[in-house]
Amino acid sequence: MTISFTSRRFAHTAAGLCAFAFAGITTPLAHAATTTPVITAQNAWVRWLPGTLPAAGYVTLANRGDKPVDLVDVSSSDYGSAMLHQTVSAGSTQKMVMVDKLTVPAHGSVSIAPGGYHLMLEDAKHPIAPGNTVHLQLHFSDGETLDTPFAVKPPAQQN
Ligand SMILES: [Cu+2]
Repeated sequence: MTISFTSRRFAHTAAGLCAFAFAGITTPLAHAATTTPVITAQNAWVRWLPGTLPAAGYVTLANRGDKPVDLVDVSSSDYGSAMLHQTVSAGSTQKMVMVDKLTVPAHGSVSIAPGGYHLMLEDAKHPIAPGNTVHLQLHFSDGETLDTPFAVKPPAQQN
């Protein structure tokens, strides 16, 4: 009798825990399915320069989807002007050119990093200094917009 009772009680407890765990897991997954973006931004930071000099934003974009997605526009509530630029070598000097779009490959990533691409940020709308966080809205060809916090870092920062 005692063994049977303990066994039934254990079975009941286990079923209860299982149902609880199941509910706990399904809810966030269902939520994630509708809200998790295909594109995610990682290591977003801004190299700040003093005065009215433009700042440069850097970020790594990862695409978890089956199709390539293009970064097609950048905007910011903290800067009057935000543009995607590429640094290119022209003979012995380097210059910046505007870029219409940057493709994030399917199941891959692309880095906007020093020496390659940068997000050119001009006309700060309020005083910004290292230690602050600014927000950039990254607009993609699939209609998605990522409102991304960027950590503002001093000029000597490399990554
Ligand atoms: Cu630039």
